[in-house]
Amino acid sequence: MEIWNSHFECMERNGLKHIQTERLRETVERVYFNVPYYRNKMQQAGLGPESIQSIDDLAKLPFTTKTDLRDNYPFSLFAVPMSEIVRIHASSGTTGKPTVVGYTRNDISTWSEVMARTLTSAGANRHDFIQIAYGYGLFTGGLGLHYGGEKIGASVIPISGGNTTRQIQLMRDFGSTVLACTPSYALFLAEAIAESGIKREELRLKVGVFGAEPWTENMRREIEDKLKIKALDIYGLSEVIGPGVASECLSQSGLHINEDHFYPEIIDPETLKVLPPGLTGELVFTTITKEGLPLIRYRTRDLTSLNYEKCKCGRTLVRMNKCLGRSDDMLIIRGVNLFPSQVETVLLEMSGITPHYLLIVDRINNLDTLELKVEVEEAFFMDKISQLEAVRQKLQNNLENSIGLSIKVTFVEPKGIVRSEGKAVRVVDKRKF
Ligand code: DLL
Repeated sequence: MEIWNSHFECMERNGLKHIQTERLRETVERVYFNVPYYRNKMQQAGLGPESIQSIDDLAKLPFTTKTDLRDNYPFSLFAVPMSEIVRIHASSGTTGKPTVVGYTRNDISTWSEVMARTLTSAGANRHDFIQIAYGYGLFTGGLGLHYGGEKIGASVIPISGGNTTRQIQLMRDFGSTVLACTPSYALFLAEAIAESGIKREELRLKVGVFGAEPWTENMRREIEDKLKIKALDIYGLSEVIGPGVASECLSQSGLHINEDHFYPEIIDPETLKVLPPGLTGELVFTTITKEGLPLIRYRTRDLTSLNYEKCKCGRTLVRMNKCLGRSDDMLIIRGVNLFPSQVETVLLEMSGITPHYLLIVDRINNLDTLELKVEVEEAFFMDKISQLEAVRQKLQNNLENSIGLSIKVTFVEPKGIVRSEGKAVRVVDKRKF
């Protein structure tokens, strides 16, 4: 099987460590001198750029979190002048404010490189037709895959998400060989293809690169059975670069992390101590080549473990296991990140409605559904049905505008939501991953 950049992907680990050290030192220097936030934090910890001599010194540095990105909204963590930024993406934050990320021209080139690795490790090359059904726009999925696809010389089909009938028609007519979308959409498409009457022999699909949300080995089997393809897991997050952080090769035994660009650590989310290889904990990344938005010890909240053994495919890059879940309350619904606190913010802005609510997540016909049950105030509950309905509609619209997801809203009578004695239960997730 082809390897896009065997120099880096199959490098002997001592050589790799040497490069990581060099790159980390440069990054620390860059953030110290260009980003006041990092300089202050390092000074408070009694550290200067000279304190970091090797990758082994990394643990001395403080962590960065999504809250830090929010507090520096929108651009204050950027390490270059805005004139150097050629692209901006964003994803949901814990409040109404999105998490904003910026790329220099070199960052876009790094991103294309790691995406070229991702696609090549899925067996794709210039002869392939890549149907990109991840969303294009502020979300990093569409454009991330797009640049990687062009870099390997494949024929890229930038169809974006949704419009299932057209997805299936073009998949057949153009002869798509690679499908890129969320795993839940892949399953939805599989069923829609079965119902469409199109025969499998009419399609040339051979592999899928699926990610942006958690999925299990069972889901993999179901997708592979129904679509008769290899289903590979790809992982990434906007803050670090987008997709392209880690991806499975055809041996399907863990996701290779592009650690010559993104240095991983696993920490205990309670004690914040670094855990030895093999143990499960929270994944933390330090970007060591990024220019626009370098991140030092960024807490992803994703739970996994690392495997440093050489892979059957020949790559020496460390592998992360499938993400087991998160150490915070973020939900991923149809690929959109959602924090319950975002819903709460919208509720608090409307009169007549209480902040007592329950979010019910389910998966019907392989598509995520979201329902919000919320209590209305006593006085308000006595109002006319038509008035209640108007407020319900307004709430539904406000939620859609601020979160970007359609949510079915149901009002319940005062005290209709069960009160918890301990931590409030805000979410019931009925999806079987
Ligand atoms: O989801 C980037 C991406 C796009 C990855 C397309 C893969 C394919 P965000 O919107 O910032 O970025 O969401 C990042 O999604 O912290 C994980 O919790 C979750 N996530 C992403 N990929 C996987 C995966 C993109 N393969 C957040 N398995 C991350 C489990 C994943 N969770």
